[in-house]
Amino acid sequence: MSIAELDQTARSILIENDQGGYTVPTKGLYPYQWNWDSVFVALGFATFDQDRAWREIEMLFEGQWHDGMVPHILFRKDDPSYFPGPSVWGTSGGQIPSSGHSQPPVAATVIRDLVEADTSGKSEDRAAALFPNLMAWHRWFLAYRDPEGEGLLAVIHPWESGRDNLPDWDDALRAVEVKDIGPYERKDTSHVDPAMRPHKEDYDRYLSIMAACRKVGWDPAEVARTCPFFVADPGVTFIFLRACRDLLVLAERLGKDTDADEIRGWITRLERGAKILWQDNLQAHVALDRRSGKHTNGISSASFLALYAGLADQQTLTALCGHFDRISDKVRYLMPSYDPDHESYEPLRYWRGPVWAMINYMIARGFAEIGDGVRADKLRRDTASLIETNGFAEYFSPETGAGAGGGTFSWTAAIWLTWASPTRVKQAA
Ligand code: 9WN
Repeated sequence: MSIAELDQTARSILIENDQGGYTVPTKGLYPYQWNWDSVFVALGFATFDQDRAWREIEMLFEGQWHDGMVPHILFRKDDPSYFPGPSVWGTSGGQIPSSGHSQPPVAATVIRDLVEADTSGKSEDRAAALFPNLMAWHRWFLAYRDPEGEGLLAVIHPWESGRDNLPDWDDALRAVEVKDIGPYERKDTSHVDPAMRPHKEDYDRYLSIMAACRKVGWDPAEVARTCPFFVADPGVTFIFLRACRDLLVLAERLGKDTDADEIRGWITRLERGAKILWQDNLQAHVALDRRSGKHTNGISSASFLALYAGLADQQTLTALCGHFDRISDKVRYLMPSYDPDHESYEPLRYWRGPVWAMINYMIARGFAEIGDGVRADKLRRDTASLIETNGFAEYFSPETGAGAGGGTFSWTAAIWLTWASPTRVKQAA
């Protein structure tokens, strides 16, 4: 396929997966609106339909809970092809049936991008309308995922991290007692190869965590206090810190002085907290189980998001460049979701090795922003060549490039349009 044909295919995927203002990640496997998928999708739409890009995010925020949380899935209509659906979650926090926890908060960053790329003159008003929702969501994260105010955010479920099956969750997940789940039938393994998906023991625990949260009525303070899974995640923490910096720019632009002061306080708190995730022996930021007090022992693609979060001190920078080059020598395509030198690495199993386009995009942005165009471009070229050779798959093998998971995947199409496509590079030049 030529580049122009790939651009056209990417646009068609977004249009095909559009459900009337919001987009499903892919039909069949994921038939609802997912939080961070939608936000990346907005970047793709923005390359050819700015109004539609805003609509995607506005519809996501229609599902915001009264306490400020923006759920990871909105179940606008019941679809039996996905499990666990709304009845299993048993939530009642907002206007739209939803899951009970959140996902990485990329929205403030993307909203700033939309405002800055605007050619319609209308985006500042739309950003202003969403600004209080963003503030409420960010306050919610700090109150209930960092209840001690230390400046690092925990996830209460592997799904909240967006990196579901990461080896970093293994020990914490194993410590979750399997209970209150009853018999159930998974649907994911009927859509894609079970060898690439989490094991049954993992699913039992995913459901047990949900059962424990249902028991406390999904009350956020109770969830933070009692949830059997509570792990500080460098991915969510760095994405949030980055989003706070972008939210601050929005606040200043919109003249929200009091909010801007509040956000500055958050940034200071998070910059301090990030240090707790740093492990000298690994020379990287890694996850920390808040229940056991133990750090994990592997480098994940999220470790590289420190730069995207604006944490580019000399020690971090030198370490990350070293890891980048080591991993680059080891695999054909960057960035594997887990360190290929770690014993838990698996090139095709969900989040235990495969490459995701939107993670590459964020890592590359961090490198580009510190002036390392070479590493940023290596990530872009790898992403482009994965898509050119293997299509718009959900994720890819870092070794062979084979596409895996769901096909005609929305965020892969969106990332192609906004960043990886050579057309985009020419426009930016
Ligand atoms: C559970 C939709 C989502 C992504 C996540 C990804 C995967 C779901 C699953 O798919 O998660 O939320 O069933 O595995 O891990 O990042 O948002 O694309």
